[in-house]
Amino acid sequence: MTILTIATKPFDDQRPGTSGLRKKVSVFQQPHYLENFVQAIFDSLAGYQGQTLVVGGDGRFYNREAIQIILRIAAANGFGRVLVGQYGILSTPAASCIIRRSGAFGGIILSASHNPGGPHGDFGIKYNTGNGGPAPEKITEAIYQRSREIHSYHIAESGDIPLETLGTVQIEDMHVEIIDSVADYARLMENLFDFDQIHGLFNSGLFTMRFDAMHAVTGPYAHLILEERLGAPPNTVMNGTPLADFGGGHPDPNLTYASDLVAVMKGGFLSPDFGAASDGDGDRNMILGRNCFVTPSDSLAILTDHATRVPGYAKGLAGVARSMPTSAAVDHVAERLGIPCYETPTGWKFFGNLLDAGSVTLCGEESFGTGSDHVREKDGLWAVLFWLNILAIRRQPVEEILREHWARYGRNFYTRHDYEGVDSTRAQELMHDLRVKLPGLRGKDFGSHRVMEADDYSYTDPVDHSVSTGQGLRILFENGSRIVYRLSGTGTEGATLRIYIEAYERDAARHQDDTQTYLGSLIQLADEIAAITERTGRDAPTVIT
Ligand code: G16
Repeated sequence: MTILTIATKPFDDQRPGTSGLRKKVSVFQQPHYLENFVQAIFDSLAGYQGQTLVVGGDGRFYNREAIQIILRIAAANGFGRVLVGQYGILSTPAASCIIRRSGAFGGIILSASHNPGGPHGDFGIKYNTGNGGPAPEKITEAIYQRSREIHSYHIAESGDIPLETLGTVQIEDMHVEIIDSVADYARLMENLFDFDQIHGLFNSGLFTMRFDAMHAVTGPYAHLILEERLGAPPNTVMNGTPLADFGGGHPDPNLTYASDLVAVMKGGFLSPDFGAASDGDGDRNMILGRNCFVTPSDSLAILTDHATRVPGYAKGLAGVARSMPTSAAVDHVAERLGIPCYETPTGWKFFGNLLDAGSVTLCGEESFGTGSDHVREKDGLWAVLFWLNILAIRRQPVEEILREHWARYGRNFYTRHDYEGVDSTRAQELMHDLRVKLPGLRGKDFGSHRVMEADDYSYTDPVDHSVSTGQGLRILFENGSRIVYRLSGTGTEGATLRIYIEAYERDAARHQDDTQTYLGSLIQLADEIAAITERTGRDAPTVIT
């Protein structure tokens, strides 16, 4: 076999976003596009010769073709071994688990997460470092800079590697091991949670559950762990076969897109006791009870509150972390536990240093992500198993657990309004004008809300002291309420404007109020201050969570 050096020209749109490079499939299919980016990744790293790389993806359209290209480029650049999930499948948390377990140099994960798939959908690629977590900004920025000046890439001339058969094959001097996609991850879960107790819950005859894999990567993981290991009945997992186009759906576990599951959970006493869903690449989760939705922010707070009752966290938590737009529900629990609570910008990569330093054990985001120091990615099934462990201990309905939590800590009413597919220039202008307006808002009264602070959030990493600016526009009110505006860093079409709205309520008599009604005046204010209707031409958000 031969190693070829292919001449190429830089593309100018390869700056990774919140979580890697995400584009339409057709963009990735352009000649040299993926090759350039993969070579740019390798060119930005040092010391990987002879080392191990982990490669896998969420099974979406173009996954297998991309893996073949990556394998040939890895061989040509001198990697010694690549571990690839069977059929090219690895959930994002499983990839993180395998990078850590195998002592790999790093990994390449192919996914556009919750974005739709198929030939007209999205594709994505990101690099994870040896700790199993998404590359920090200094590396993603180096990759981007390299992508702008790249003029050639190296690729081994070889045929396709069969991804179906477990075992080892060779490209040049590099070993390619096709590994079981689920086994290591399942073992890790078994060490963290009380599988016997959860098995007992399923066996009790008093508990039913549905898990919606949304035709995405968690299907095989959930079939094995929930149904085979934990004894849940065979119909527990719905939409459990990964499809390249996710069955034409939008694999985003929220109240809008996980509509199959939401319908099942709204069937009154006929509904299962517990419902959960995960996304395209298995790192997000949504938690539902019968007729009850647990916001990701509340879920993080409840997991934190119960952590020491679960085997993997019985020794206690070092601390917790949440992204800035995530509600402060977990802050109240951290205060009671007497542990630190860190606030970071949006993006799982910002938790990496805190986890590596042992400063935090659990972390989470409002964007349906929760996780811990067991891997360096958020982990959908992990959150579901954590909830199952809690339910097996408490033997109470989800709704009751939620109400008792609010009664004890107060409720952080919380909603996120997304305006998807907004014209990018208009969205940038809206944010720019709002940023300019912020200093003038301080001290101003809007009905019962007086602005205490208004700023553009920036973050100094407490471990490496790196500074990340421009992480969201915040309006903080004296009564503890707040409005946050951000542009998403994960979309591929136009811009997505996200508005996060939160207010704290101690009075239990108000805890059953409808969220949108309770937050009504702040929602209106959010629109007025940024002139959203006027500037976007939209009279309602696309998605409300
Ligand atoms: C990614 C990141 C998360 C982030 C989310 C939303 O999740 O890993 O940390 O919260 O995107 O980001 P944005 O608001 O910029 O769209 P995933 O599940 O897409 O990898």
